[in-house]
Amino acid sequence: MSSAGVDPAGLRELAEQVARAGGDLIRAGLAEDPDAREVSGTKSSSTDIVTAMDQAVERLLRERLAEARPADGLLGEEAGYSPGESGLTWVLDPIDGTVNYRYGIDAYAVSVAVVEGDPTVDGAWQPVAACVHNPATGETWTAGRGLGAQLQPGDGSAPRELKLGPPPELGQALVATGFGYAATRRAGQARVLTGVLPQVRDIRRIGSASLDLCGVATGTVDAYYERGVNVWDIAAAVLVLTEAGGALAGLRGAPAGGAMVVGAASPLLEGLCDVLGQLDADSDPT
Ligand code: LIP
Repeated sequence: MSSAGVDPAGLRELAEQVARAGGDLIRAGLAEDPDAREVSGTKSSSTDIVTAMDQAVERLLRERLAEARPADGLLGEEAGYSPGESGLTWVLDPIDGTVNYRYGIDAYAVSVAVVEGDPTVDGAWQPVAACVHNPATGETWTAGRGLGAQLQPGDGSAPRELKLGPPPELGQALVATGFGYAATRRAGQARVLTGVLPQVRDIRRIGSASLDLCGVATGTVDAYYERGVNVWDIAAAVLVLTEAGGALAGLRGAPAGGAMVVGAASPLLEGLCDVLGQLDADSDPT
C-alpha cells in the first residue's frame, strides 16, 4: 500500500481504542486482585519477566486489530510476527515496563503503533499512527503522521498539543535511559553511564522506553538514549516524539534501532549522539 492509501486519523483513532481496551483489562485485573501481577515466565534472562497480564493484553490487542483490520500484519512482544497483505503492520507492546507493572510502580504503558514498511529491520519502517497509554495514571499520548502529537492527561483535564521548544544545552539536559536484562550488556551500559553522567544535568531511569520517549515529547525529560530496545518498545512513542518536533537517531549516522536509540530535539540530539559515539555506546563489552 502507498502512503496515498493510508488514513492516519482513522488509524490513530483505532490505535487509541485498542490501547485503552488493553488498559481497561489491566485495571480490571488489578481491581479483582491487586496482587494480580504474577510472573508467568522469563525470556532472555532470569530478570526478563513476562506476566500473565502481558500475554492476556496482547491477545486482546490482536483480536481487536484482526477484527478491524484483517489484512494488516501484527508484530507483538509476546506472540511474534504475522505479516499481512496491506503493507501496514501493527506493532504492539502489551505492557512496556513489565518490571514496573510487576512491582506496582505506576510507570508502564500499552504501546500500539501501525507502521509502513518492515518493522523487523531497523530503519525500514515508518510509523503512521500511534497510541501510548499508561493504565495506572490514565495519561494517553496519541499521534498521526502529519497530525501532530497530543497528550490526554489522566486527570480528565483538557488534552494538549505537544510542541517541543529549543532544547537545553547538553550540560543542562535531564536525560532518561534504560538498561538491558543481560549482565554483560548491563556492565557496558554502566560504563557508558559513568561517561554521560558528568556531562549532563542528571539521569532518570524510568523503566519504560515508550514513556521515556513520550517524556521527551512532553518535556518531562530532555533526551533519552538506550541500547538494546526492541521495535515494539518504541514504535508508537517514536511518532509521538517526531510529531512533537523531536527527532531520533542511532550513532555514526545509523538509524535508531537495537544498537542505539537516541531521542531529543536538535541540536541536543546531535550533541548527545557525539558523546555516546565517543563512548562506543552502541557496542557491548568483549
Ligand atoms: C523495557 C523497556 C525499557 C528497558 C527495560 C525493558 P519491557 O521493556 O521499555 O526501556 O530499559 O529493560 O526492556 O521489557 O518492559 O517491555
